Amino acid sequence: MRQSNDTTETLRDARQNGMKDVIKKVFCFGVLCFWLRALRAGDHHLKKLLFRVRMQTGKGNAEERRPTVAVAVENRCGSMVFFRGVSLISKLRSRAVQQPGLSSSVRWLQVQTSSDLDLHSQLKELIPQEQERLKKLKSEHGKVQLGNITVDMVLGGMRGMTGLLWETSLLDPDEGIRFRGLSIPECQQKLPAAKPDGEPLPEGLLWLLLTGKVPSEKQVDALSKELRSRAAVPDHVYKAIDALPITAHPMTQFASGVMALQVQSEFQKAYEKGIHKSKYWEPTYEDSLTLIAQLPAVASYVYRRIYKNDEHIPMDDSLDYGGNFAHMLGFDSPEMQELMRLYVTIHSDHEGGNVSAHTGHLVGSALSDPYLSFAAALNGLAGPLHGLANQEVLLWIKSVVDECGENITTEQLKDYVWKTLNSGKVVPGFGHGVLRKTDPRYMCQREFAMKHLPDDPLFKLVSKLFDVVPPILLELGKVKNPWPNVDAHSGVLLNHYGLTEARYYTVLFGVSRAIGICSQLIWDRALGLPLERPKSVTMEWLENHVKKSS
Ligand code: NMX
Ligand code: MLT
Repeated sequence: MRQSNDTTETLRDARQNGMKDVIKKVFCFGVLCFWLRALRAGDHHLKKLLFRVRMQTGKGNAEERRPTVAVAVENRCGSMVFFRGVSLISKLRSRAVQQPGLSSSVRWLQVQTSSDLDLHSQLKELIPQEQERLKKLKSEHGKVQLGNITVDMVLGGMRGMTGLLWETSLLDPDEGIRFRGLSIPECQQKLPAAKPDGEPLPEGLLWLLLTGKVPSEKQVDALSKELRSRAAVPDHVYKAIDALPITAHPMTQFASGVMALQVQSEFQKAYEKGIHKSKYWEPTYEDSLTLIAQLPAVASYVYRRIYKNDEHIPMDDSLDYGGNFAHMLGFDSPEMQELMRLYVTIHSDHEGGNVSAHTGHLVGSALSDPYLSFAAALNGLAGPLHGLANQEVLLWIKSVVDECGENITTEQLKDYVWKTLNSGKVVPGFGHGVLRKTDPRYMCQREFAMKHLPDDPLFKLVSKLFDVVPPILLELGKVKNPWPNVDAHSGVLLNHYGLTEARYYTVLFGVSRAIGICSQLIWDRALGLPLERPKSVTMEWLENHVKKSS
């Protein structure tokens, strides 16, 4: 008995020692793989760090720049380099999360690794696949027709003519915008928010537009931090704005500020040094993130310079992108911060053919850097048929109230609309070049108003216009879409929370639109899209062509 007990114990010891041995070997092998990967990843991140340090030196205010470098060093050399090495484990982990059948011993590895959290690394992984996809599309289907070009299209502002590749969003005439396949309500449901059931964080949308994937909260946090680390604006930008008369339109001041930011361009520097075209997307990414990060500070500077005695508010490091933008403008109520998150998200992108996006893309196609491209886009946004319509709407609504009072009757409102039309003006905020139904961006702002400010008198007036204007526009017989667009609603929400200066509104649209335009610019460079150069013709050419074809 005793002997058999001894034997069992000896066997058990031997088995345990054997197991320990196996575990030790697996562990050593794991550690070796881990460090090999970490070394490779570390090399990449060190290169990126040096790139960022180079980018920070020699420009801007040195005092402002130093913390940015410190953050970069901490981010890149600390946890990021270390944890990148576990990306293999992370991949196993994400597979396990997607497949609940996988053993719990894999699933316990739910550690969020830094390569998961780094937007640049995510893009680096995605780009080769997308390059292949484009190559295949071109080589296998390049000759497939997408429709006929008619004389109407050439004379009608290219309406209905498919002519651009734009990856970040797609507009359906009836349904409205989808950001990488997600409608606005889906974005509100799926993108991380600052609070439970809150509005989406714009950083989350930026991640979605760039990668096509819904980010986790940690990914959005990491991007928020990254943007904050790039947010310090060089002093000369403020001086450039100060050189303009205070009476200059806010969009003029804002676009001038963006032009002044251009001196930081990494793309321009890299191009001058002869960067290989396969690497264009990297400095485009750097410029784009820095530009997006710095826009709220430039925009708030313009606002406070013109309307708040030149008294400026520093950024709050604890806040997200939208919350901080509201804060720097001077609005700290949680509702205004939520509104700003929603505002920036829904204004960010509207496929590629709208004036600002198309302009940014066109200018970018000449390999102008993101600052130059985006400044050009802003100048298009500043037109009253495009982004300036948000200013026009509030001024028009206020003129209605000035003339007829807040309790205007439906009949009085109809008369006012006809008076506007008969004087050869458009009703701002109604109609669209593509949409044929009410803009979902209008609807989600309406929902916000019904939730937070149902009794606001101007909101009530906007609701009345929703009933009154479309039948009148239809009566005109030429308006293709009588329904309200995004600009019909935004002003009354901002006005409610105290941002009453209508002439400033398009700047807010501008800050938001950078997210879409810059995301696509990065993809333009990653996919190696060519110079944009459509063919134009004269009236004589068209007349001759028509004669020949009849
Ligand atoms: N009020 C009066 N007339 C209008 C309106 C309107 N809201 N919308 C279109 N029309 C007229 C338009 O001016 C044109 O007249 P004409 O033939 O005499 O030149 C006719 O209807 C046909 O235009 P559409 O084909 O329906 O519209 P188009 O695609 O040319 O233009 C807009 C789209 C958005 C420029 C146009 O609807 C408009 O001017 N709306 C008012 C301004 C506005 O809200 N713009 C903001 C758009 C959204 N955004 O942020 O950019
Ligand atoms: C936009 O957001 O750019 C406007 O709705 C205009 C457009 O899409 O043409």
